[in-house]
Amino acid sequence: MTRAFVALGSNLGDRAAQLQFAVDALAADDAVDVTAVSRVYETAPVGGPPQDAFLNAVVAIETDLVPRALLALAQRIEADAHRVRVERWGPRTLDVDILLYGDLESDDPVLTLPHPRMWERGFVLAPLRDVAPGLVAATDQWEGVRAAAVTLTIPWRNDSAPSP
Ligand code: GSY
Repeated sequence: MTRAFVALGSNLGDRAAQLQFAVDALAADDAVDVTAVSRVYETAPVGGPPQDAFLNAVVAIETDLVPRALLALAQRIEADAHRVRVERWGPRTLDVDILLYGDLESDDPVLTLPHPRMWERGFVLAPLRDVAPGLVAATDQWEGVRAAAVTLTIPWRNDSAPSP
């Protein structure tokens, strides 16, 4: 199993429901254990046209999926959420981005790891710190990033399923 971190973001429609949908869909995959979910943050949009605030979160998983298969799962979850993205860098119903996959470094243009912009983005680093405090300095602060009054839940843990 490899430890990986997945970022979630939404700024269209029922943002909290879409983030929970993504957590549920990750947990439903037999090859994925969701081990932790961050707090949810309301974050000012970075880049793109003027648009509404995002909700962002990060999910820690243990997985047997290879990176390309995890990417395919992330893309299927976006599609199943009826992802709408009006324009590049613009509003979207759901983003599911792989941030880190173990210690893997890859410059594969289809899936660059670590995520190439993650260390510059408060909307990624604040929730990442919740689930991986060793990776982000405790003193770091980011403008336009505040904890939201929304909680995501882990629906089911593969390793805590009742025995038959
Ligand atoms: O891939 C990230 C999508 N995105 C976001 C986001 O998730 N949150 C915030 N605050 N700004 C963003 N800009 C883009 S693009």
